Amino acid sequence: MSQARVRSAPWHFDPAAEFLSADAIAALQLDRLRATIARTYAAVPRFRSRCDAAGVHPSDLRRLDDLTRFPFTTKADLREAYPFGLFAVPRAEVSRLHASSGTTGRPTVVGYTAADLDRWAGLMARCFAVAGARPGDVIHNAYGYGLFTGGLGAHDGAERLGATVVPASGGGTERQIVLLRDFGADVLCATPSYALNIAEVAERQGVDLRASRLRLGMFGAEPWSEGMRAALQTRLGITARDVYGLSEIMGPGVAVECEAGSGLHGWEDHFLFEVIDPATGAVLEPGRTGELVITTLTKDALPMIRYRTRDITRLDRTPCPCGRNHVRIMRITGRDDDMMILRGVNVYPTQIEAALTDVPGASPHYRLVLRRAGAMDTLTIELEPDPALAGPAWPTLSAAVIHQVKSLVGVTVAVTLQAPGSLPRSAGKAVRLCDLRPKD
Ligand code: DLL
Repeated sequence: MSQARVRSAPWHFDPAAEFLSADAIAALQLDRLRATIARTYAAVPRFRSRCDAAGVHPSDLRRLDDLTRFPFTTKADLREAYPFGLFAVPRAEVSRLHASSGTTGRPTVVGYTAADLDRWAGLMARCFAVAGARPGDVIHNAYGYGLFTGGLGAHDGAERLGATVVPASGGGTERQIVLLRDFGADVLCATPSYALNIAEVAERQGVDLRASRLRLGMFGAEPWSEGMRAALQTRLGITARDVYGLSEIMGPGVAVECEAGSGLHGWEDHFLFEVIDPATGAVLEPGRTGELVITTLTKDALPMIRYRTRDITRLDRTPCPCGRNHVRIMRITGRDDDMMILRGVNVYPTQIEAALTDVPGASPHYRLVLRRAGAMDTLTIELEPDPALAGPAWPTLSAAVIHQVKSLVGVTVAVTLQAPGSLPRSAGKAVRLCDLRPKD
């Protein structure tokens, strides 16, 4: 029912770009790629010396596949070039900086010219429109404002769309609920974990957001599962769409789900997407799962050539029912760095989330604790039961979760049930993994 509440086409923010033919996309990509590689080679000494060491020159790029001859860029490159060493324009031409907080060491700094900001707003507006937002909507933006790209990225896109934007930022959840209701928000932008927090606090306050105007959620910035989508759609009475991006490449707006709700269209007029085997660096056929690698085609200040995102996914090049030819990036399973290896099985937190959300009586509030016992890593799921579940049913819930994880993910875990409301709630990106293994 909530699906029907998204007003459907025909309305497009940018129809010519959205509906390019596959041939037109390839021709545009080749032109833009050649220009990007030539400009980056001329302007960024670090890229030039990498190319020289690999024996490859911009003039070697004759077809799109020739890109595989060029070196990758990694987060370590950005850190080593801190703060502005990979910029391809003089600093005075940079209109805005963003940065990732960086859990260890130096943050990564990214920069945008005025033209980059203009393109970013246009792409984010395109994402809003494709997801079902419309000019005149009230867009409540609960992504954090500041150095994080989520807040300002979604903000500029919402304004460009012609919406009324409420720059709520993250946190102060009680007040967010008042604003959502009183300003009549049509669209909520937030991380999925924060949106869940909003739903929970609203329920506790007796505010029924399902009865409000809210009809669409634009959720991203962290991995999430289909189970989480179902929970958000039911509890908020909305359609939940996935939006993807990363600061190194631009910010939110790199890819978004369309009305088909199956995979995120990655905007190939501005980015070139590859999936590689993370161990060998070899490019994988469409359909195979590996690490997403992105090259920017229209960034002036910080062009990125073959940036290794560490995000695990697969590309789908089969036709999408919506008629758009831009490649579909399937839901990101997780990050390479979040992968756990339990008795030889590779496990991502989202797989556990998917299993949990299938078990009646389990709430979507959980934390994963990784410990080492001898040579083995062990995983404990700290889980809050649904507050409606009576205490005597708790042991049955633990057994059901253990069984579900074993059958869906193939690993044996321990479960400790926590009092409802006791696990930390997120106001931005949720920290799901708590790694208590000794550092070696
Ligand atoms: O999270 C940009 C963003 C803001 C995207 C708001 C969507 C909405 P970073 O802080 O640089 O940028 O983090 C980027 O977050 O490499 C993924 O690991 C993860 N991520 C982002 N979107 C999704 C998504 C922003 N839809 C990192 N699904 C990326 C899964 C996502 N993971």
